Amino acid sequence: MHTNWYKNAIVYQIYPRSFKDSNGDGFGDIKGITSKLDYLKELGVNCVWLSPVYDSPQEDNGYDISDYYNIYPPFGTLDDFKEMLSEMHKRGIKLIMDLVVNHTSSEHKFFKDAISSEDSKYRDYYIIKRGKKNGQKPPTNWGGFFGGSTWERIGDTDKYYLHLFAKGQPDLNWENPEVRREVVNILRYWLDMGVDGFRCDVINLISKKQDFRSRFPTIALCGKDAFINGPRLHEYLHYLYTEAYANYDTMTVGETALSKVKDVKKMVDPKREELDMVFNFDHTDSDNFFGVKYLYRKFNLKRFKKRLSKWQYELEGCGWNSLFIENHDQRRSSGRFNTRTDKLKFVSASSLATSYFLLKGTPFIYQGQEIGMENADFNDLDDYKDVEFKNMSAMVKKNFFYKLLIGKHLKDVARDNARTPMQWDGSEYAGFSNVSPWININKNKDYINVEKALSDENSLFYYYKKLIDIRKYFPSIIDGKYELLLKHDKNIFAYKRKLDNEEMLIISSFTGKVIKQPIDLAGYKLLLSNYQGNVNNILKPYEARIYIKDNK
Ligand code: TEU
Repeated sequence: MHTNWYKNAIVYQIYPRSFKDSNGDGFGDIKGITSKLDYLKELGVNCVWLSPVYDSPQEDNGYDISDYYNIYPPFGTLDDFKEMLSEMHKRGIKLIMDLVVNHTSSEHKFFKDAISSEDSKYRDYYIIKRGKKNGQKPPTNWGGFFGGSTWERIGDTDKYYLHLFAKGQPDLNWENPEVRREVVNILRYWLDMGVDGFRCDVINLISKKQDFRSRFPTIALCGKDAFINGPRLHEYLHYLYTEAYANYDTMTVGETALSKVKDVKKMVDPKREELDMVFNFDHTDSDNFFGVKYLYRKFNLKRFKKRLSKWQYELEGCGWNSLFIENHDQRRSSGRFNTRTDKLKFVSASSLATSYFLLKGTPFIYQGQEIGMENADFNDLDDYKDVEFKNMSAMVKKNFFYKLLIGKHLKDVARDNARTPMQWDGSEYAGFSNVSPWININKNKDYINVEKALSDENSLFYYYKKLIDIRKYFPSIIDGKYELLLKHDKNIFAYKRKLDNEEMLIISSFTGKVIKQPIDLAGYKLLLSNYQGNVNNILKPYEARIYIKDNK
């Protein structure tokens, strides 16, 4: 049943509430997505990852699901969804949905029943433990992804429920076979509807160590060894494969924050029938310490390319990578990874694009990345809507130590930076809506927008389109081996992709200076550059070049 189409997929991530509002309520919706499918077709993508549209109280913008079988009404109806899916398939665009099953919403009927009584049949669907000191203290000292304790007391009982994220996101108890069965039913429901796969939210957290004891206190995610890559993770992943994915031609990508290569190798080994690929964050964590984005670290190209290369080499012949530089949780890549937002914006963005997009793996483009959208330009803290930001800024306000350590970077790394409305044109509401939207539009929509990008043949949009065409045309980009060049060069990211007689050479400068180009180009033919006219032995600021050599 599996054609492994994921190896040729070029995925565009849509964050539905910020993509396109079709009914004038200031909130993106499914009909809005359908109205923009020709734009995606023009870009050349052949798959969409759709962030959650299920029914939800929206505490975490839909990553808190209260009904897995219905659509959150402001997004539209199931009929709207089926029409969107049909229109995608007509254009040769597949759809993967966001599968959020580490936790539900606290508004889910199972959870509401579970906490209503100790005898509830759903009690064991969640992780409910007795607190310490007669319920006055949580069961353990574990720390959550959004700061604070991972435990919330149930009323005035001595019991607490586990939530690794927001209070409104109680963790499911995957030890319970009924929970696993419920998840299979959800998967089959959407797969039977014609959905082509899933992006599996925080899927490496679903198995927890069962001792539920406190750990030595740490600054962030205390107790993470108890809930990251837990003891039964591979068993659960294989179960979902055999009970659901195996019967459909699916693509699956697991989100596996803080996972090491050795864990991932097992998750993506095709013989183990678990996942097709994962999102690992080693490269996006290269500008922070310990994987904690608030602990800001100056970008260093050597560290960036070393981390990317590690995954390229380690998964060669035994697994598959995802390739990304943006998503709905990350700040915009424009102005990050040494790129610029000044007159060198295009060349720096296209050089970064070249460097990640032609690696071995499935590339992802996050909405707006293809036109160089930038971080939010909010002044007022109230402009930030994200639950993570609100929790963290409340902690910073309360605690001087946090203020000192992370206060300065809260805005820089806020997830809202990637969640401002898609900028379709320079009109008052950027063509996203005809009313003021749920979150402010960036004021740079006057000159950073789709309409402008489509009218400029030298725009970043058309550069991405050319990268996509190269991926589609040259087999060495799909199946060729990766070889890093200039390992110690602090300004140039260069690598080869080789398959049989076909050899591609990719060179990206990450500096605004003019520098020597040290690679011998004999026998190579230039395919694409972000500059018109190139001088072989020098690289202009942020110059990128793609060569091909035919070794016949
Ligand atoms: O993200 C999990 C996750 O690791 C990120 O939330 C990250 O840790 C955090 O943003 C700190 O930078 C997934 C979803 O992508 C995210 O939107 C959800 O909020 C989260 O899970 C809970 O479902």
